[in-house]
Amino acid sequence: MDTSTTTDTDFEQDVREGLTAFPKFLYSKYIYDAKGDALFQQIMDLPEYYLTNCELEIFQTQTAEITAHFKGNGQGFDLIELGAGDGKKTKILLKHMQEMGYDFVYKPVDISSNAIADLSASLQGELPLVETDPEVGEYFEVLDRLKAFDKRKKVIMMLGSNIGNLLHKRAIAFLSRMQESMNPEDQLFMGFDQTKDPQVVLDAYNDPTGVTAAFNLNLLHRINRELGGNFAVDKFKHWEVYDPETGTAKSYLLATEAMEVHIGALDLKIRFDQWETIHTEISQKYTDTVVDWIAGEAGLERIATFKDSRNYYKNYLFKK
Ligand code: AVI
Repeated sequence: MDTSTTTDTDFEQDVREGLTAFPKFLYSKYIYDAKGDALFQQIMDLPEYYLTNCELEIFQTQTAEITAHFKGNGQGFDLIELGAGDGKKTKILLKHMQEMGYDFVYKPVDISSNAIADLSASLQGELPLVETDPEVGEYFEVLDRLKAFDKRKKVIMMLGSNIGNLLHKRAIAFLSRMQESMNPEDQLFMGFDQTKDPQVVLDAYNDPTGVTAAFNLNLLHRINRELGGNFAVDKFKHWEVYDPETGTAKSYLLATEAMEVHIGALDLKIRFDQWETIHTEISQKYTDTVVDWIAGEAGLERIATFKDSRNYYKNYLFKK
């Protein structure tokens, strides 16, 4: 998930910083170029990647309960979805709310104009009666503007456990910004993947077909493509670890042999020892206790919880 707007200069600076650090790291937001987006779509269809189906199950089985919270006192509201993707899960809620005659506007927000154009076209075809007001823009820029100019209740939605790609400190900062952009009657509805049998988590991030490995390795391809790098990508190996004590899944790229890599645009040579790591992503798994802690630190209070039948995944509703 990309939660901020980035420029080429950010990419160059971050690659330089990450690959000259010890231990080496790269930010996972850079996985998502057009190829990375396509690979993530494939990940969401993998049987091992349970997150998508769990959230879909919650939406399918608890549609009325979830949307009744959104409706509240029935004054009408804007449903703002940050990083809406293909909207598959959200359409379940939209269809129900439209059939029930709820007064709402659906406002998907994404920094990718392509994503917004595809979603708008599919909504027009599938749910033409739902009033939709898509926006291309950076999340907080859109939310702050809405706070100032739109006095209707807002329900802000962020699905897919995207928050899990942030370490707790950054997750708290992100939720605090979210809280600041809310009026007192607004709500925040978010997905948080839960702690579970560690093997289930490891399998989700290490599928046998190698899609997740290709997704992770896309970082190196992207550096080669955009920054004139000469990474021998086939000499790197995707590696996943999960620490059940902290609930943190971590992705790495391992250099399978010692090598030197040159990145033209940075005029930079980087040495790798054999089996040296590049840390590329965290995918945090949560408990209610941890969610209440980070939400509380951000000035948010949990007011409802929806879970799937296996307790793998939860959607929480917060108010400020
Ligand atoms: C987008 N994000 C929530 C995914 C996750 O589960 O951390 C990204 C992902 N990385 C590997 N597989 C999926």
